[in-house]
Amino acid sequence: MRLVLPRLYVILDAALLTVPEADCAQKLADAGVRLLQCRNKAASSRELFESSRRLSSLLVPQGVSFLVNDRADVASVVEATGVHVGQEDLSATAARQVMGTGKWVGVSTHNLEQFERAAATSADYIAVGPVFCTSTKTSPDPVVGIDFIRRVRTLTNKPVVAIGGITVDRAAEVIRAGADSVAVASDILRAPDPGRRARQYIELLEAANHAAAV
Ligand code: 3NM
Repeated sequence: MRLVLPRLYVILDAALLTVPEADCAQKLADAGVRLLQCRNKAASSRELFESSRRLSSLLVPQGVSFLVNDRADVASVVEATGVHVGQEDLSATAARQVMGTGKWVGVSTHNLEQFERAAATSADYIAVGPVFCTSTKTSPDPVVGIDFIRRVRTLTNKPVVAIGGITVDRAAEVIRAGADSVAVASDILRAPDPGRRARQYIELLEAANHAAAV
């Protein structure tokens, strides 16, 4: 069944946090965020496991979907909602084998070839980026731009998640180009009040129409 993603997808990137991650996650959940991913490129396996376990047991019972970045093994053992894999992680097919059919598998793509490959797998959604310049990711791929969202929208019925450099001023445009959801890290986590900024996104994205899927 086709997944329906919330329009706002917040990436809880440990490198951007200024408060304990569980506090930030709870503030975002209180603000109405219904999809969160934990991303921690610097953590050891043990640290990632501990923090993912805490976040999973905090968020999932509240009805907030919780995804672990990169690591299907960790996502599975902490009973997260799913995993998000990049081009250097397990393939979507291998991640699906680890996660099973009831869990979500999302895939990052950065060009047409990767997108088409992901579209042919059992991935539940496909992320595309960076849509704009980002300083959150080390060595990001080249910017794909909004036109790329329009292009890939015609290639799949799977939900498309736009990521990279998204700000509150640009989010509606990205949805109008055909993305189902915007994944945001710094513009929310670095805002003076992340909960308030998240609410701004939710309100504005509720009103934004997006192009029909194929
Ligand atoms: N992945 P911000 S861009 C984690 O292109 C990530 O796949 C990207 O953070 C990709 O909202 C990115 O601060 C960074 O730009 C997103």
